[in-house]
Amino acid sequence: MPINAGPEYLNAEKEYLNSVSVEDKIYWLEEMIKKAPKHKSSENFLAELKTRLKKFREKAEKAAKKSKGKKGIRKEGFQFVLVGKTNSGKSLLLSRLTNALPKVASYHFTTLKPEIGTFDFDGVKAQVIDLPSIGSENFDSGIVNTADCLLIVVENLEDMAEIDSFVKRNRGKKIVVFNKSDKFSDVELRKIRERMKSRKIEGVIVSAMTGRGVDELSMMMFGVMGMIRVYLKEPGREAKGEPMVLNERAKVKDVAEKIFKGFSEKVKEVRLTGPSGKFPNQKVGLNHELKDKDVVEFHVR
Ligand SMILES: Nc1nc2c(ncn2[C@@H]2O[C@H](COP(=O)(O)OP(=O)(O)OP(=O)(O)O)[C@@H](O)[C@H]2O)c(=O)[nH]1
Ligand SMILES: [Mg+2]
Repeated sequence: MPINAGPEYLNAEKEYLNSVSVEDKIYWLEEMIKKAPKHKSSENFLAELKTRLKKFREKAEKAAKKSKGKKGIRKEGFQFVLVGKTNSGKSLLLSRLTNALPKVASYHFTTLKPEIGTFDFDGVKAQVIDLPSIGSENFDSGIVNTADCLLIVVENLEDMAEIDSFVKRNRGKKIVVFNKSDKFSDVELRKIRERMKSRKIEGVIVSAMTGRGVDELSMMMFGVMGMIRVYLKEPGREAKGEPMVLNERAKVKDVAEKIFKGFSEKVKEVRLTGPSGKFPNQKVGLNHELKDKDVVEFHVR
């Protein structure tokens, strides 16, 4: 340690020492170099850090070359990644949440490579990735770091601290999924729920085995995605079919543009029923901001 090292340096050094993956080592070494005091007597020390960094970068490059031929995962749209300790039930959850059928088994480290599934919430789609467990040599912190939302799967709240150190660099949202709730009594579950609440843990209690809580989890996932579903209806008919999926805060205009493809001036009148309306069948303008589950009716010239 160089003399006069500040707390930021010390923290980076601690993270560096705790890092497992080469990627994380590189990240924290860079931070150490940035935060190290720059004075005459720390020159040698800095040079040593830079040599170490160079070695790790070479190692990472070699690994990247080696893995090139392998099928990688292309991030498509919104991406959720399941992270947790081995045997916590990530793969069974993936099969509950998506169309994927990954291998599920009671022995440890069953999942050896990332598995992909498609989450489909009433037409709103997202990618869900089941990752090899933390502690597995196939754990991929690259995927964790770039995920839009992590689903942190635990069998008890104490595991969260351990998982935390593997997900620090992710800047997205996190949902804690307390799995295997079928193993607990209602009284125990109430206590767990209270503890989550008092610790301000954003999460949900589920059982991948029985399916309990999976709908609630799906709703939370949908909420995190920042999308809304808007249903279209023709005058004098019931709303039917798949919803149109739009970004939160989309306006009536955005729907019109999608349907009339640049001819939204054809729209004479818009009627709206749903959460964004003051009353059913309200007359709204093109600049009206929509909410999830709105039903829109266009009258054209
Ligand atoms: N009782 C109960 N068992 C579960 C539940 N979810 C998963 N399991 C069981 O836990 C074991 C591990 O499940 P997996 O889905 O393979 O766990 P994983 O997190 O993918 O673990 P690895 O890939 O092996 O690291 C299996 O025997 C599952 O049947 C649950 O909600 N309740
Ligand atoms: Mg698995």
